[in-house]
Amino acid sequence: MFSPEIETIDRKKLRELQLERLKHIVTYAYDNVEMYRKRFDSIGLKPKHIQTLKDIEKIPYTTKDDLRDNYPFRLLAVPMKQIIRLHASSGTTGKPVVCGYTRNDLDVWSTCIARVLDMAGATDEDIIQVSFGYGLFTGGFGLHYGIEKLGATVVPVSSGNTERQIMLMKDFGATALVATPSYALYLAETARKMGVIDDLKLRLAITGAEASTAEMHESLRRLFHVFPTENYGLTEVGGPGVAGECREKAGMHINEDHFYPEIVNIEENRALGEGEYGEMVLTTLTKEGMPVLRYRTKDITSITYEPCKCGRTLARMSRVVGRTDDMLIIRGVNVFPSQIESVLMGMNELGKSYEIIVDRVNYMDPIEVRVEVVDANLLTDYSKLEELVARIKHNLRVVLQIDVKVKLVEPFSIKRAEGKVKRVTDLRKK
Ligand code: DLL
Repeated sequence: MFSPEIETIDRKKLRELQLERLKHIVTYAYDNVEMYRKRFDSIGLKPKHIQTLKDIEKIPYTTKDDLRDNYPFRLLAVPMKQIIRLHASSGTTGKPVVCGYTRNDLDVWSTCIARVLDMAGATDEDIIQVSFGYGLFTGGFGLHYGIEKLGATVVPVSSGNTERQIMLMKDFGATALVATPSYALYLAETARKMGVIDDLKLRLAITGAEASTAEMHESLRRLFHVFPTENYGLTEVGGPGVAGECREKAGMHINEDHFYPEIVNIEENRALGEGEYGEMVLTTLTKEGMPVLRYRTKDITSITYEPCKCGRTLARMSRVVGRTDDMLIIRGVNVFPSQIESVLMGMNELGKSYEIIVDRVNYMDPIEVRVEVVDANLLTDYSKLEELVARIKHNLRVVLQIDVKVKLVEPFSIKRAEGKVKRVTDLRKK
């Protein structure tokens, strides 16, 4: 373990540490960030009113709009002189979300990442290829410095140029890959096409930055001969390193000494209990550059506080099943793209790339899934084709309770993403 004293801490002691840090960060944010001061004052809340962890519920949520409204630097709690790095998320609309780090923030960040890597099974003997984009995105640099902190060898290849990535992976003898799960699968497909899969030394795929399903990890295990784990984070609270999966693959351990997690039912403004699914709300407990109180992530997950078989006592979050804003409502039924993915990835005849298209025709909202087949010959064998389409439709209906149109397409005909993949096109929004 990278930080055994924290990762196996007695939970009572952890709560004491969290409370001490919570009180400090609330006072610090109130004193140094105008938005928090004004917001607290408007409801008569003072930092001294936070005396227990439960008192956190008195604090109003912070949302992405708050971050955008204060673009670029109004949420910074220190003078720019003390900020030594900036990152930003590439939002699809409007201004990006900016995050500023002090020297201490960067140190904490790389510790959190080193823990995540160690949980995944990486050691200082690994050669780790980072295929996340380097730049404003937090993935590349975030993982990079964590790898250095762990003492492993980092290969900062960044994203893109897929065949070259495979060549380097082979020539440098990379033993671990850091990428989005969809790009990791694309790399696996490419390595297979190039006929070099057996020449690779890869043993770990450390994936994050977008949702993955158990089936997707199973495909990675099978196609790439790697042990896949996932990790989670978001720019608003500093980037990756919030949580990571250990070898038990029983949820992602949250670095709770730096991030205080809550699961909330937002509509009813009610805290949810262990195991219940709701929106993850995060408070940074130690950030100096840009402290964030009760950030609404929009990510839907659940938390367990049971100690893990690996010996860690840090709480575990389950896979993110979706975001409140990627949930599709089709004829009144809630559909998460991850449900569709689980079905498709569980069928051997299907490839790993798919698209979901939702339309609005006479208010019927037809939904179509386009998915690649593994064997192109199947597309000309009509009886087999019909049988497979019927089976996919049936499996989707069992999970989603609605009918979905299915179109099978040629292998490699769907465009691959080199970073985060966009699977859904919702034509109703046009
Ligand atoms: O994606 C930070 C990151 C980089 C995490 C590298 C892990 C590895 P953003 O670009 O701000 O930051 O996007 C954050 O991505 O709110 C989730 O919706 C999604 N996300 C990140 N990790 C996971 C995951 C980075 N393991 C948004 N599973 C988050 C599901 C994830 N969704």
